[in-house]
Amino acid sequence: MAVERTLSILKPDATERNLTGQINARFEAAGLRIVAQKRLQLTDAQAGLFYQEHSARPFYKDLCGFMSSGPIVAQVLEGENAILANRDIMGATNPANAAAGTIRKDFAVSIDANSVHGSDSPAAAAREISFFFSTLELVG
Ligand code: IDP
Ligand code: MG
Repeated sequence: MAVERTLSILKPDATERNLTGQINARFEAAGLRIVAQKRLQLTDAQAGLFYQEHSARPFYKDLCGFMSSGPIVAQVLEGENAILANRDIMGATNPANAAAGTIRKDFAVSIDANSVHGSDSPAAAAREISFFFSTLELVG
C-alpha cells in the first residue's frame, strides 16, 4: 500500500441538506485527511467536461443537470490506499445496494442524488484533482 490522493465531491443533495461536516467526519474517522477543499457551483458544461467518460450513457444529461443544480464541495483526500478506501467508505453507486455504514447507505436519496463522488483509479484521480485544484492549492 502507498499514500495516495483521490478527488472527492460532496454533491448538491449533500450540501443542500447541510451534511458537509457529517460526511467529512466519515472520511476523517476512516483515516483519510482532507488536504484541499472548496465549495463551488459548476455550470452544466463544466459538469459535462468532468463526467465526459459517461457522455454516451443514457443518464449523462440528468447527471450533468443534477451536478450543476447547486453548490458542491470538491476536496482532495489523502491516505493509505485512498482511492479504494474512499470507494469503500462511499458505498455502491445505487444506495439500494450500498453496504451498511457507508455514506451512500446512510445519506443518499437516490442513484442520481447519491451524495458523493470518488475517483475510481489512479489515472482518474490525477485528472480529477487537476480539474478542480491548481498546484498552488495542493500543499505537499
Ligand atoms: P460512481 O459515482 O459510483 O463512480 P458512475 O458509474 O461513475 O458511479 O456514475 C457516475 C454517477 O452517475 C453516479 O454517481 C450516479 O449519480 C450517476 N449514475 C450512474 N448510473 C446511473 C443510472 O443508472 N441512473 C441514473 N444515474 C446514474
Ligand atoms: Mg465513477
